Amino acid sequence: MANKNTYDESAIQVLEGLEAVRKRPGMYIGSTDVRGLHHLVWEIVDNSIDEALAGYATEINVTLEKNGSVTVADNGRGVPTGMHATGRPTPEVIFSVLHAGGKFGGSGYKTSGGLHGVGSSVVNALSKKFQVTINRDKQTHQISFKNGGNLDQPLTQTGNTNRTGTIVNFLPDDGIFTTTKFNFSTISERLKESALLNSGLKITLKDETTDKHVEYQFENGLEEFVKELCEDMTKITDIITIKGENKRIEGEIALQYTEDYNETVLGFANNVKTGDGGTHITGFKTGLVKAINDYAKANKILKDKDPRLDSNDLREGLVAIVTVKIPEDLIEYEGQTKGKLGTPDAKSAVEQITYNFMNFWLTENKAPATKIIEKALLARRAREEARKARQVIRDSKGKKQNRTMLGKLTPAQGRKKEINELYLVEGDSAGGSAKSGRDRTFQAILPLRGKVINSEKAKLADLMKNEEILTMITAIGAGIGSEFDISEINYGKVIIMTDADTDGAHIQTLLLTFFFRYMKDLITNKHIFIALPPLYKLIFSDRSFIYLWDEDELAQYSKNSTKRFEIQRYKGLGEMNADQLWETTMDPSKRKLILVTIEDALLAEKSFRTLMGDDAEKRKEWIQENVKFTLEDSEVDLLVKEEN
Ligand code: 1YM
Repeated sequence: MANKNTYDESAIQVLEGLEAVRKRPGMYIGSTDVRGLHHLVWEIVDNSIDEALAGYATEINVTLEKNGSVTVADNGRGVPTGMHATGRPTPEVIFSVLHAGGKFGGSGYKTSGGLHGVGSSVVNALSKKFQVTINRDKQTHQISFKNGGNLDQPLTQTGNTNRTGTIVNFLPDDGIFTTTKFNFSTISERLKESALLNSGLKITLKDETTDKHVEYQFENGLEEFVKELCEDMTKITDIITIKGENKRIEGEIALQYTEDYNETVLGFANNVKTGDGGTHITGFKTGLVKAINDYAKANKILKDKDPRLDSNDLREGLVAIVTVKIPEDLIEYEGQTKGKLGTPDAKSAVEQITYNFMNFWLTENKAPATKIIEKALLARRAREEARKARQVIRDSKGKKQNRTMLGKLTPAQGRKKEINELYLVEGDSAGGSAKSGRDRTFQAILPLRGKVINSEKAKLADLMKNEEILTMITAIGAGIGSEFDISEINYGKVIIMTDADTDGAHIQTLLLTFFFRYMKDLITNKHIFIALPPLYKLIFSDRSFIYLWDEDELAQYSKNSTKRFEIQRYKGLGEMNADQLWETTMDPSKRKLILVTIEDALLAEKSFRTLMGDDAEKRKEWIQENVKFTLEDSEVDLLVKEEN
């Protein structure tokens, strides 16, 4: 029975294959936390999207079922149901052999680029139940697996149908994942992105436990994508769309110039976000900058002797989505993740497509073209100013003159930059207490008087005239804006210490805005903290006392304590003397710090801009929702890493 033997052997191989996934799930889906859990969904959905890209599926429906499983259904051709060369039905191989993806059925153009192409079998390996329904050739077929890919029901014809398509239902293994609860909005956002990137494709999501459902379908997805990114900005141009093919690479780009100061350029290669850019993005920028410069020279907006406009300046206010479709054999990524496209031809292809179209567009749209150039000239001036300011600061380093630049700063005495801390303290009186209470070996104090200038509204030149801002820039010592260099910072932690009231919150917001706008790396590299002063002091009859940080702690304490005490509520930092301030808010072994991180820089970008207007309430709301504040303790891993 040679045949039976081969079958058994390959069956054993299968189990070994999927067992590897169960042993080290992180290798296949990144992690076993909530992120990894959602990777399961992306993996299956990506197969449906491939089928849409191949031109067969037009609709994908995702359902979060009541039993905690997920169903993904598409109306494509349906997975082939015939026998595979191994002697087993193709679906059995597809769904339970590792790396089965591209090897079968000759799909040489796998475009959505699922995670390392291992696909559905990985999901099966990490599921308690995995069921596939295939509608194809007028028949419905089913196959199911359980407990990490063990065949439960072999492929069976279960009925007749006029439809075509594939339906996968899987229940994640709760023995593998730290959580098996799916997040509706996480999935919804990702599906929306897929719909935006694949015009015409209809994608729905339904949550059977809550009845929530959404449906996405965009006629001009990229245009819509840019429109949403630019929602609150003043526009300089209409949305420009560019499409073309070159060297077997298809490029599709949508862009718009706005009055904003920032650049938002998002890249995708075969539907996968390339967070770290790559050759397609470089090509786009090069083509765009070249076209605009050529136009500016040809039309004498730039004189012959003027230097060409700098790429950085030309990208202020630019919002763009750059997508490429690249055949499998040309795809290259740089680094370990798929964050950066490496395909060399993508640069020249996108550059040429962009250059050619923009050349044409600029001559046809002279008024907005001039505006783009004028804006870049302004940006150039601002950048030169920033550089000058930085030079002044540089030149003054270690010199006497520095004293005036450093204004009211009380420096730390120690020279270990990584452990030094800069406290930005609201008000002169709290500043005084902080100064006498601090540990002078590593803590520096900068008192801030009154309101900090709103950097969202003020021009860079005005900011540079503001004494407090200038002192802060000088003290931090790493420049500002495009000249900011994180490797030169003088402090490991910059700690904002304000009263726990609305004024304090406002000052925090203004400072965060400033850091976000001009020293973003300070936030992304986790150097910005907010100090949490206690709200209550409980004094006992024997004069001993303790501090409590919020109402919850107070309620908790009151409930459990038998001793009598008097409650003192702190209104502001100014009420604490130097010792108290040290003990509660500055002593690293006792204080509570909040680490400020930005979850999604892109979202943050957009929202900062919108909300830094006059609407304080809206602003506060936004900060609460989108800036992630983490108690230092809960970020211990990261902090330990950083401090070593
Ligand atoms: C809900 C998940 O997997 N859809 C899907 C998968 C395939 C096909 C169609 C398909 C591909 C091809 C030919 C081909 C897959 N087929 C294979 C393989 N949805 C989902 N829809 N016919 C159908 O690529 O040539 C792997 S995936 F290998 F069998 F062709």
